[in-house]
Amino acid sequence: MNMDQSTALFEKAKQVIPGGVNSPVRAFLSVGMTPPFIRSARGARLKDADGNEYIDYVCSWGPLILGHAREEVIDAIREAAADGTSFGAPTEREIELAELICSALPAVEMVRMVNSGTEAVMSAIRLARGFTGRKKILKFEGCYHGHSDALLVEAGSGLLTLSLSSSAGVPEEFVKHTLTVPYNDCEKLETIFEAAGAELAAVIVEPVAGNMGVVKPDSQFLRLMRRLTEKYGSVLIFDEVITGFRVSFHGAQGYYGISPDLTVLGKIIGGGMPVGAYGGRKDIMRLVAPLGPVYQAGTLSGNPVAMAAGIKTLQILKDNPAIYREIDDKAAQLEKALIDFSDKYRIPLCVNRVGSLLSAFFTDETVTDYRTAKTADTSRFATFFSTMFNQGIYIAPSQFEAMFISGAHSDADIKQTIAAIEKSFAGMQP
Ligand code: HOZ
Repeated sequence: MNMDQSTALFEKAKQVIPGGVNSPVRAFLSVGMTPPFIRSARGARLKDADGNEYIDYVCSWGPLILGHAREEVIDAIREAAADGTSFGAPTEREIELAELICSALPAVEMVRMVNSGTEAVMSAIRLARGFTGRKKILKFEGCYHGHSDALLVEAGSGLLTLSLSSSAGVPEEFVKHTLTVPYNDCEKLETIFEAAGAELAAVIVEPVAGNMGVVKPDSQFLRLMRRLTEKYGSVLIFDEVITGFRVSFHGAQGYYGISPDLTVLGKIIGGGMPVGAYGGRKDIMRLVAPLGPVYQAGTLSGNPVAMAAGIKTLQILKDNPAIYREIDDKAAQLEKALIDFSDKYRIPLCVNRVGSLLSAFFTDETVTDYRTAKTADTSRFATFFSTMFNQGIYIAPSQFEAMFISGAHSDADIKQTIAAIEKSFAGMQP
């Protein structure tokens, strides 16, 4: 595959952008390759600066559930932009998107728009602390909630990819109120509540973990969390930045039938434009300024172009519920192929899937948490990644991220991907 243009652009980028990228995993460090510089995308396909084409299973890390450059979404963006790109003043579109979110997620009675998932999480934590008057928060090992200081402890995503357990530049004092327990560990969850439940302002969780690779919640895990947070008066925050409008139109909370107190959203609700949001119970949301004393603000919050893209995306999903069945089915076909070929070529593999989110871990352990995720053979993943990439299949360049299926992936795309998986596995040593 000719990568001359991308290689030259990467060198140029490195002179002015740290590592040549604006988000670490994009640098392809853990797979030892040069990232393609993307020129354009349509449907399920990306085109890079050298003219190479890829079937895309990153989908901008989740937002593009309808595929790239979906016509109706682009029209909505164009129409909004033509009327002005930012006002720093209220617009009708903000109400429309908020109403769509509140009607899809009954636990969200009020919602505040921000510009990223990181910002939404940071604000939700502040709100939970303001509501409870408590300082401590609990997160789970391997979950990633963006890069605000208090959450960069035992975090997944880029930190896991780069083998960092926390970030430099975060003073100890800033994380001393952050407690962690392993994902899916009901016993440790109970123990920590017995010891510190009355001091916990919030428990924050990815209801399906998507940043240590995909890890499903144990059937009791989320229920227990709900019970304990209720008992001890802590705020339960579901980080649905990845799962919101992805695992179902009603998010993971609808999928598992559990109502959190606060929900954090991003990605799909912006239809590919930068956005984040946090929302939940009215009695908690009423503490947000200007109604209450918890301060949070933003010049570009509720940006009209982002709102337009989000509204159109959610409307399409709402009007076409069959999309969910279709993308889940396509993900199930990939899951089956991965399992079948791993058996056939004797490659140790654990495939985790929830709806249209999936990950294949190169390990013979069942991946249920951070520890078991870390047993994956990352050099084998790098080999798999490069053989898929060279066959025009673009998956996340890290063992610890998810694969995303969109409504734009055709049967032919899935067939081509399955053939590429077989070829990749056939070339590996058992
Ligand atoms: N760490 C992000 C996904 N979990 C990657 C975002 C990006 O590079 O765009």
